[in-house]
Amino acid sequence: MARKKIALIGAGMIGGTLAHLAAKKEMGDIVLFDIAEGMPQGKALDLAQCGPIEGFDASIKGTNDYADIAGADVVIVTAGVPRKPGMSRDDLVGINLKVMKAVGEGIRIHCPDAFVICITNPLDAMVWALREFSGLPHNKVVGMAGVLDSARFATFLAWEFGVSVKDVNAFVLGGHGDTMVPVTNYTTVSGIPVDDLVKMGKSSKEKIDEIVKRTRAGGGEIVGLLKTGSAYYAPATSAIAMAEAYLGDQKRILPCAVYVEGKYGLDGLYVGVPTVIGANGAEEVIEIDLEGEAKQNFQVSVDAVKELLVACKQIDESLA
Ligand code: A3D
Repeated sequence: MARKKIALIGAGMIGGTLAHLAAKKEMGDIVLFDIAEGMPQGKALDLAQCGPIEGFDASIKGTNDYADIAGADVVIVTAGVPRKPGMSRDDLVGINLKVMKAVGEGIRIHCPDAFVICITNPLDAMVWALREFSGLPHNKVVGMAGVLDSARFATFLAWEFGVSVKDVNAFVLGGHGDTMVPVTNYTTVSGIPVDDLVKMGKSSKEKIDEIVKRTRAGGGEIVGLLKTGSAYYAPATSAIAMAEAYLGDQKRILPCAVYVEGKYGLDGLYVGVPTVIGANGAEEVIEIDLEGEAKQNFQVSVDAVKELLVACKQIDESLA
């Protein structure tokens, strides 16, 4: 069987980390694309030279030419600009929308059968834009955010309960932003809901509320510390998990920004919900019963995504 081909659009901090992870896991041959001349070629050469040490067989090519992504099975998009301290994800709309236009066209022309994972922020709006500009079916274009947000939530909970991160199964819904919705009664430690652990006295409601707040601001906390960009190790790891689910037809249920139509009361919106990822891309949206505070918070998050999309569509019209 021929090797799979993974195209990474954007060879910056996340793009380079993605290439390293994909090579180490021998997921396929890798093409690292960027508009910056020399940089993807340099990173590709550096990464290729990890091969003899780490013992992986993967070709890694750096390029500035979209023709090199031809026939890619998976495309992961990080092209654009990240946040600097003081910036919100939404401040990036204008710049990154233009980038999505160029990237979407590149994908449409060279690899229309690919499974596309968008990471560029503001995520829920950029994945919508990438789908529009690429013209691919909705099930083949998804956004990575929920896997990362859940990982952040799980990390903080494991620290709080003093347990292994392996036993925490965290559940986060909604848009990728300050309005995301970590759902505590669907978040478990070895099957025990967090709310039950609070009742057992293993933590307090106040502490869990603090963790929810820290999760929502998790990206900003790292931006504030790094000062020059945003998180990249965990975002890359999250997208790789999604790519593996697709390539291996794993039918994993992962929180992804997918096009939701007819579930959660939505009639066509990209937002974070649990999704079955397999060989057909986003195969099914899993609808859970949201109640009380979680239901209200999900609505707030959906409204924030809708507001961002309106801004996005206005900018898109002015670009046309
Ligand atoms: P960075 O290291 O700046 O890399 C971005 C790369 O995109 C740079 O190398 C640019 O040269 C390149 N680029 C710019 N315009 C184009 C273009 N038109 N075509 C191709 N390449 C281009 O950023 P990063 O890797 O740290 O972050 C990338 C994106 O991911 C940003 O928008 C971040 O905000 C976003 N991000 C999202 C999450 C989520 O959870 C959704 C997490 C972390 C970062």
